[in-house]
Amino acid sequence: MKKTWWKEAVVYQVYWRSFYDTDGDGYGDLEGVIQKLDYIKELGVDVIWLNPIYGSPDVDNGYDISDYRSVMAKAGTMDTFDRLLKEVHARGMKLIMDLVVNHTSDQHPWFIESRSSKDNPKRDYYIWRKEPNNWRSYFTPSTWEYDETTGEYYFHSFATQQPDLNWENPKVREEVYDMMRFWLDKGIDGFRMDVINLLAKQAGFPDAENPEDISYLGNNPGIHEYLGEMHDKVLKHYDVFTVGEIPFVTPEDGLLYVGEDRGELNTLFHFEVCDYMAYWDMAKFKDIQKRWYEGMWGKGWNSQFLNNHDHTRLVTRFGNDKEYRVQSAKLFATMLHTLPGMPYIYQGEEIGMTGVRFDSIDDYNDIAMKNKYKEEVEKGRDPKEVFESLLHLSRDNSRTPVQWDDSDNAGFTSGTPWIKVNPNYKQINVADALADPDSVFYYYKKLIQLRKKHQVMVYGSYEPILEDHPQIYAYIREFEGEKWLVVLNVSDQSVTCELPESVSSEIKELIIANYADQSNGFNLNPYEARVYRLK
Ligand code: TEU
Repeated sequence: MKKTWWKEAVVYQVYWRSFYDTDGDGYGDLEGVIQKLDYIKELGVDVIWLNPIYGSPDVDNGYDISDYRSVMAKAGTMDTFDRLLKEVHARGMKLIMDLVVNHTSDQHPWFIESRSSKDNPKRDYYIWRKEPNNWRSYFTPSTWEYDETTGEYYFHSFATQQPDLNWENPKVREEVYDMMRFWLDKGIDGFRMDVINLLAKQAGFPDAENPEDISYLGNNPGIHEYLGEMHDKVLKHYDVFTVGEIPFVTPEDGLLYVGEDRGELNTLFHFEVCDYMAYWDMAKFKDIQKRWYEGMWGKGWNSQFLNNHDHTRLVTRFGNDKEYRVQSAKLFATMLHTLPGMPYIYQGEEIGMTGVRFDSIDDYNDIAMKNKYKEEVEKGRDPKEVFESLLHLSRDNSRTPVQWDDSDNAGFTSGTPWIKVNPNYKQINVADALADPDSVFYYYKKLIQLRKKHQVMVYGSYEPILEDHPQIYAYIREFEGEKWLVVLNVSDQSVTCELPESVSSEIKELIIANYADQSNGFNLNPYEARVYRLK
């Protein structure tokens, strides 16, 4: 197994607009990230992933870029960014940026030119057709939007304000590579690549048998040539780390993107859990972990995450955000930091922040949710029922401001927050977490310290045991003579864990646990997590 710095790293995701506001406009900003770097450093993480900061009309919270080489005013200035990068490096951490090159904003000068006339030199920077096909997009019933000016349709995988770039056009690819060099030459340490497997489109855009299964958007012929070219022309010339956001893949497909012999990307996020497991499903989760370990181990590197800016906070979605919030937050932290792959911590996860339940669709910001609500209500469905159906997976669940303390707006802003603060901030906030030695925060910190000290957590083999148990998730990690056992009761019920004698006889010491008392043997409490050293 080839050792690298990024395989041993833990990543902290900063959704800056909800992180910390220093100018009172109700949005977080880069100055706010700078002022909280010591807090992030205290956790012990190695890499910060910064969501898009570029010039944008902000229709999709920065994922609709109109100027790749600028910083949007809400976030700050390029000088602020330069200072942020310097301060991150001064603390021995690295910074990766969000690369969003499947599409731009419809306000990007390229698109304004492209849509102006059929013979504009930039017409082929985007994808135009006389007639639409039957595909639906992530955010709209069709991937095609009619444009009056030239009487044709343009292609968009997301919102109508996010036209897809035409990656078949070498001029587009060279523009992207130049832009990547602009940021890499500033000294950033890599990229998180937004839906990077969507760059290539199905030739001829044939109608889909089932338009609702939008996997036709990804993994099309040509994608590996594009990423191989990106690697050859840009990435391999810098000491950087790349992680692809890659939906619709199996481990075998995933390996084509991140295989160590492929010359494309370093790691990926797959979405078998977050896109297809609305609630905790133990059997499904165990199957996913087993298949991805067997499919990738020794050949490519995976990631471990259970929430991000697109996916509901893990204690609400998969754990218990009521009476077992702290225990389940610590249990999932244990899982994410002891499974094979790179752990990603989404801001606020380290203090057990929860999802939200606002009262009205007007309290929500997410274009995906608002488009879906409109689409369904226009079909004649009961608005209340539609609203209720969208709450659990609304992306805004994880976009509410970080809860710093119990002052107004959770100490996030002196202004009016762009999205309401979760009302539970008086009970769940950073200040209380830092004052409580038994908090979720310090449990994360200890897990990260253990990971630095014990490479079995990084490079260890993975052998699941009790595979059919509906409540207990247990597995063994082994590396260079060190052997650890992880036992997790992923349920709100107590359960007796009957370990095989061959395992229980090897137990040497308890490494970390989320309950203080193990005197009841292996009668595990609700959401109890334990990690033992076997040898
Ligand atoms: O997300 C792609 C996307 O649509 C995800 O929300 C999806 O549900 C899953 O998590 C991946 O299949 C990226 C960004 O993370 C998201 O915030 C943007 O809205 C989107 O691309 C468009 O840029």
